[in-house]
Amino acid sequence: MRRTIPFLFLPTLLAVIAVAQSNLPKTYKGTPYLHAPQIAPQTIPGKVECAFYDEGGEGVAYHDTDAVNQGSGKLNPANGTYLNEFRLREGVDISYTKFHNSPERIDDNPWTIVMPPANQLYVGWTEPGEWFNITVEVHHAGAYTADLLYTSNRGGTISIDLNGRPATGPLTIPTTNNPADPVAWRQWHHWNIASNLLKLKLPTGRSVLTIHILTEGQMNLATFDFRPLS
Ligand SMILES: [Ca+2]
Ligand SMILES: [Ca+2]
Repeated sequence: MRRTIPFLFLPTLLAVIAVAQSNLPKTYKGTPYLHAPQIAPQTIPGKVECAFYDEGGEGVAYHDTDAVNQGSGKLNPANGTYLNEFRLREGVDISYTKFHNSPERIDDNPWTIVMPPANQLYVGWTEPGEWFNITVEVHHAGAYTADLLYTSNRGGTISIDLNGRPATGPLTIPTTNNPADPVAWRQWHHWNIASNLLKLKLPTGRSVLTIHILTEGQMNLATFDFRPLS
């Protein structure tokens, strides 16, 4: 009997540890996006998906220019599929990479610089002033950098806050516009990776990153791949 007692307290103990490791501002009401396949907070080091931004809605987890999702349910008609209806009722505008579409190839086009995965969800229709939060779990405190998978019709800048405080300053997102592409709308689909885009000092445990769109907008943001700075 005695040996079973500690296990009764294990959930409480784990909860206490989790609270102790939280670096989030006490006033923050957003929560991690926890739906399949994303069933735990996103981890660093690792690939952080922009489309799995926090839950909590407009003004808490994100700010978007309009309440309509311009991708899910609009560009991508509601048809019962996971990708077309992803976070359909939220203001952040979401789409995903499409391969082998005819007659014109969309994201696997010849002007893409770094080929993204197929069906990669991303935050699009970005405009200056917009932002979204992503709660992350950092395994080891330290300095990190990240590679951003993105497209950028006009170039632009973003910045990142850590736990409510500015942490990076403006980060330049190089344009992926290529006048050689004869299809005008495809300027939004030239994928690339911005390597070593940032430097962030992160504490161990749970933190919230705020991605701000500063200038130009028109960027599609898919993933930040975080790794320790050597
Ligand atoms: Ca919107
Ligand atoms: Ca938007």
